[in-house]
Amino acid sequence: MNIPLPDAQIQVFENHFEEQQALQLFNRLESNIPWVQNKIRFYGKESLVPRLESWHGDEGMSYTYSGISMQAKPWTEELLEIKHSIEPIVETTFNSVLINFYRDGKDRVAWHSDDEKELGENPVIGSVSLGAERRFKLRHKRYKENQLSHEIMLNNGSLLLMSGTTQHNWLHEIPRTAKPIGPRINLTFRVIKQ
Ligand SMILES: O=C(O)CCC(=O)C(=O)O
Ligand SMILES: [Mn+2]
Repeated sequence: MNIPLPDAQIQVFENHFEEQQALQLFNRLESNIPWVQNKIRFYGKESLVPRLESWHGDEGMSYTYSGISMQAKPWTEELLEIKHSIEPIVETTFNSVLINFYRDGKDRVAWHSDDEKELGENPVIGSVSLGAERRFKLRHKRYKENQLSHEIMLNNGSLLLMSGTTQHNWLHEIPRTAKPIGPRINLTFRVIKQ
């Protein structure tokens, strides 16, 4: 399904993986990925990232994110399964993936764009969600929040694609929620230009 927002190119496939397959992938990733809680420095102050992360990709890939430089860990069997399932749809060969583990409703990702210079001019991002459903909020950079914003529920097994000028014009976040919800894994497949 195409999400018709100005200055953006966004598509959602709600059932890219069927429920059981998605939950199996969730369980395998939860056990096999070497999750870490990174620290970030922001205006000189150090704090813990409010989620667990892991960065994987082709050999030698490195990525700097909020002042953290990460060396890619190798692809695992389940990461390659997911990557190969989305590449024909996106018509892109990804060379890396940033994986986030949201332990509960307190874990989140703050407003940002995926516009790091390593991603090139118009990044293609393939984002797979497994486990608990979370709200994915979008806000146009040059309008006030309530004038041009949008929200997509990212459910278990969904695939979200962002491309074109989306990252130039829009910010996105996964807000905290007070609802008692289970864990969620999100994988954002990326192309790093080196
Ligand atoms: O968890 C999500 O759906 C989004 C994650 C995200 O925006 C990112 O890792 O850059
Ligand atoms: Mn992002």
